[in-house]
Amino acid sequence: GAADLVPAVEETAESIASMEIRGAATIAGAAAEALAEQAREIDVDDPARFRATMRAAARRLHETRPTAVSLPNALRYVLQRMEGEDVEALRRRVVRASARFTRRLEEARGRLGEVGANRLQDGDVVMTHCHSTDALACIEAALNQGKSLSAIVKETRPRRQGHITAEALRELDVPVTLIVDSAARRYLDETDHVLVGADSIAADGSVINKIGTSGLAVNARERGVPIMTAAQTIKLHPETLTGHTVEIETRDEDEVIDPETRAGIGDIAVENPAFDVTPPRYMDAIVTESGQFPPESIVTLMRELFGDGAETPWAEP
Ligand code: RUB
Repeated sequence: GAADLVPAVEETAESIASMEIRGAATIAGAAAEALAEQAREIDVDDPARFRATMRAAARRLHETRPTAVSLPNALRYVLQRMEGEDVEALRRRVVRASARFTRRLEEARGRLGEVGANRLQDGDVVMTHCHSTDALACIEAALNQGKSLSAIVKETRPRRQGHITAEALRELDVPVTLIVDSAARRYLDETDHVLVGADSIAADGSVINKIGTSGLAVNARERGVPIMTAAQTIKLHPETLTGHTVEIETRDEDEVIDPETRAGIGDIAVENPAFDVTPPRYMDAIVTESGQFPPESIVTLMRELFGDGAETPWAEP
């Protein structure tokens, strides 16, 4: 049980909750790695106890943030491969599954980058929101195809992930213009393509991503600017196949306004939802490692990959 958890699991869980580790794909990779650490370091002889401890580790990682389905999908991938009669066999299988998951994460990013890059033309100005490694893969692949791009980077309040994107793009030698979020519509007139990532994709093709994505998508449509979501298939949310909705995380109000300033203003409510939902009709394409999909048909890919629903192999038996 929880008593056998190794420090790496608690450290990873805390880093995910505090957003030191952040972004859907990065969170998934870190969670898979934490499970491998747990399997490597746990000192028990009883296979049942080993399994119970692995489930407890997965539950601890799962409870950190609710919106990015890549996290439970990572835990599913590893725990579904936890098979064997003795502890050594179980340990080997978990470590191998974790390594395989991380490798597939990288491969998927590379492949979807190639697909997304094909949507971009030489000379395009791309507008980004938040920081997405899958979205950046499309830009990187387009550059590798010999296209030259420049970027308009939305700051992304309150946590300013736009700064991370700006730095990553500068490392790729892409010229960057940073804007505040509320300037986005004005700069859409100078934008050729909007490119965002996703934390989850629902069965109806809705894209759940950083707060502000839905407004950006509506504005892009109104301006006639194409918009794509770069999301490898671990972002597909299997529970939405059976009618569940995606939980939108709300974070601490101190991220929006510091307590002192707030006290000076007086008695106000502050809300801080971290994500929003972009309906499929406002998104032109979802780009995955299995190709490009119109949002409305992503459900076919989801059924193929997840069947009719989602298992929760971390549940207490
Ligand atoms: C990050 C965010 C990103 C997606 C996709 O939110 O919304 O767009 O997670 O990222 P937060 P990636 O900063 O709150 O975690 O493509 O790297 O998986």
